[in-house]
Amino acid sequence: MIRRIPHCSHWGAYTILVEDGRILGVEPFAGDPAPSPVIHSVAEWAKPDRRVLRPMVRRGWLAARETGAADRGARDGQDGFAAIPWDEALDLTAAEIARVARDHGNAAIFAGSYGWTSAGRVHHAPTLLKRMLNLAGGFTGHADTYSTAAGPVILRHVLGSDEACNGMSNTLDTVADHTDTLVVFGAISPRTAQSEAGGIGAHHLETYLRRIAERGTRVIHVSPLRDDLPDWLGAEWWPIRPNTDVALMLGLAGEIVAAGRHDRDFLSRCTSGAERFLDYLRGDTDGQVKDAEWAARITGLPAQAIRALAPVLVQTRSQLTVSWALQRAHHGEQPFWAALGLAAIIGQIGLPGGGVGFGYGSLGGVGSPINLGRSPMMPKGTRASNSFIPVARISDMLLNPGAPFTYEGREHRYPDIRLVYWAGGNPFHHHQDLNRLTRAWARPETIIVQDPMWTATARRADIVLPASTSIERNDLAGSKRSDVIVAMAKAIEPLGQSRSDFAIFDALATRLGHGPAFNEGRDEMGWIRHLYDESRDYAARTHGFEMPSFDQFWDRGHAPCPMRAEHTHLAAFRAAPGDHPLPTESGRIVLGSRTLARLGYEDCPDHPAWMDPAEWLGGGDGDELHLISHQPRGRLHSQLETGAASLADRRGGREQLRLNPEDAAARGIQDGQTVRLWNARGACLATARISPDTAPGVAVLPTGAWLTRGQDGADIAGNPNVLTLDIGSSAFGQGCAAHTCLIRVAPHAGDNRDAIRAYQSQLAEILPEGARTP
Ligand SMILES: Nc1nc2c(c(=O)[nH]1)N[C@H]1C(S)=C(S)[C@@H](COP(=O)(O)OP(=O)(O)OC[C@H]3O[C@@H](n4cnc5c(=O)[nH]c(N)nc54)[C@H](O)[C@@H]3O)O[C@H]1N2
Ligand SMILES: Nc1nc2c(c(=O)[nH]1)N[C@H]1C(S)=C(S)[C@@H](COP(=O)(O)OP(=O)(O)OC[C@H]3O[C@@H](n4cnc5c(=O)[nH]c(N)nc54)[C@H](O)[C@@H]3O)O[C@H]1N2
Ligand SMILES: [Mo]
Repeated sequence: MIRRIPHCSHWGAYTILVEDGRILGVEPFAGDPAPSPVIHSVAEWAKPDRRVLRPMVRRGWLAARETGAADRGARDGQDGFAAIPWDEALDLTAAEIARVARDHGNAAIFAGSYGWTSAGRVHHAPTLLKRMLNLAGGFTGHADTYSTAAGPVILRHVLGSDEACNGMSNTLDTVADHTDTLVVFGAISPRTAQSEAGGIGAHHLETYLRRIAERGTRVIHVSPLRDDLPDWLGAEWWPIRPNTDVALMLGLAGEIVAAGRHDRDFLSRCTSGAERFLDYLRGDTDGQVKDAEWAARITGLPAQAIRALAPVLVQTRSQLTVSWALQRAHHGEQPFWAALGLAAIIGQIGLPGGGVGFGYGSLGGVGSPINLGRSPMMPKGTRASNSFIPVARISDMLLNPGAPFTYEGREHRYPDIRLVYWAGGNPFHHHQDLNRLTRAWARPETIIVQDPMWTATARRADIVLPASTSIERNDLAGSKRSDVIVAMAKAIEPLGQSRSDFAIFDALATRLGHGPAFNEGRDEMGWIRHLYDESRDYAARTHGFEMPSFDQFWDRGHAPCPMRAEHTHLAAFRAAPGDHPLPTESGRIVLGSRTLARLGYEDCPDHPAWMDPAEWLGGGDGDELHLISHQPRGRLHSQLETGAASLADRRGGREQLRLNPEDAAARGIQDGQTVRLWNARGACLATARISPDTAPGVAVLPTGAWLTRGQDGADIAGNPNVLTLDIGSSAFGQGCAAHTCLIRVAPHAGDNRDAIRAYQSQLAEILPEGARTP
């Protein structure tokens, strides 16, 4: 008999068809107009090939621990792993946590543990890890995300909130109804909109984009990659040099100001420090007028087109959108602040279909109607220590214990980390400059990784705890940007000896003496019911919205949430700024900041400003290409990398590097050829894909290939993070700066077949010695 199991992942809801414990296939959620092909990859989880099947401990670490040596050996996967029984693994893990907390204090335990894990809210591994450690005295955590850090930090300061970057700017229905001129900086792409943190029921982005196309809205698309917008939108492509959007925004603003068309009324009622910003645009502060010619020199775009667009932004209802990608860069605060500055000068903030919004399409729910409900989330418990780092400063922290760092205007110090516990994330996928991370990773005494997969991170751990995947347990999915809560029912038995994240942390909490406080007397189904009922009660109490009973929900597989469409961001503030002050230094939108003036950071001045990034095409030697490492179409980050949707975008067994025809010709590179990418930080291989949709000087390699070292240490799978730059966006935001990166590219020496064969034999060796112990 075929069983139909409702389930959900970050890339959408679906039904798993199971017979005799085998997955026969996956059907998309009936209510989804644009299901993600990645749903068909989930059957990969049921294959044991890359799964951690039992608890493992690294032999070199165990030996060093027994002799009490401080040096626990290189974590290079050379010394092999030994399988150990669960009880021993849990005893060892709990003992290490207790030892480090006792000898070095809880701040010596790093449990920032950033990562997307699976969509389930009960088994959410990073949350459960924090919940357990809060009971055990605390840990060093992290602030912000790899997705957005520079952006929210600057928005909190200049808008008083980062909600505009999390799906609370104008909803796209209002853009479809009101916007005449849409200027897209970066992407609004169904590629990234497949995903939503915590799952999504229906993917609506394309529906809104179709409405925008039907209305005949003029769309200007500013991006190094033409297919960052669907071609049927008929957009004008402005192939900008990466990381120079701020110059375009300032040039447009400068043109508007020079023509005297700026909205003086809006600037005086709704902003503070505008004079400071206008002086800069006029060149009064630095002798450089910010006009179309100036912007053209920096961006590589024609001055004429820039000059012509400026008045249109004022004369028509215009909406600016900025992708999250733009703030994942050096000076990543500036594109968000400069776009806000330009929108304030245009003066349409707070009008339907006007102003500026952030992150449309970066995730599936951004721009969709807003979920007014409470999305289910396991409680982390009370924070027992305030030690933290900005999320992407992990290598800095491990390499520089005790060193000072700044964040959001304050000075802090890096803790001295002795133990790292990572559950539900893959830093050897997500972090920049992986060779630097490798050096930093050798520092802690103990590293524990809890993951279903032998990821590059698991292979570099001391204790590996095998978590089951979401299809092997019960859970529920939900997000503040999804219109449904979805049941995630168990489809198959856990592989090998893997256990659910809840079971693992419950067992550890019990060993540490906090079992009852951790589980509060609930088991898996008890928690699922509890979290659902909390959301249901909240919807009824706060919005008079009836959600089905838990049993109806579990039976049907999904439940609707209260939603609000047609949201215009800052409408009330625009109408009466005095009655709706923003929680900023002035109560208004900050265009000239007293706080930043006082802080005096060179890389984040007191008004939106153009500064040369550390690496960009205007600063290279002409032979380098700017590397954009964007999100992969056929998978989520490094997850399900061997699934069909992921493999469809590979060639020759590795990731494809997209290059413009001229750049390929200049290097003697042919389509389909293996190429070597390198800079001073590292090297990797990829397969060349020549495409006129890539701007000149730009190379595009998606993230997420499993880091696999070849003989010379270069990655042979195509992982861009061996090349990317590991610096903070600025002293203020300290965000990830992955998109600021120059590389060189050349045909790979040696014939292609050798390279492919080498790659395949490496893959066979991807699992550490001992991993297959029965
Ligand atoms: N160069 C470059 N780098 C980037 C980016 C970029 O644009 N360019 N983008 C960055 C961004 S925005 C992000 S969000 C990060 C993403 O970085 P991550 O979130 O770390 O990437 P994932 O591959 O999703 O890692 C999730 C891990 O959780 C594991 N996992 C899945 N389900 C479960 C479970 O149920 N339990 C447990 N314990 N583990 C589970 C998976 O096997 C996987 O190892 O990457 C960042 N890195
Ligand atoms: N299929 C799939 N979807 C995903 C993810 C995934 O792994 N797979 N990851 C999810 C996550 S965690 C996140 S945070 C979001 C990220 O969402 P985004 O940040 O929006 O996505 P990216 O793909 O990193 O970048 C989008 C585009 O920005 C453009 N871009 C980069 N730098 C610049 C620049 O300097 N100027 C301009 N004008 N354009 C630039 C690039 O051409 C790139 O294709 O995606 C989410 N969606
Ligand atoms: Mo992200």
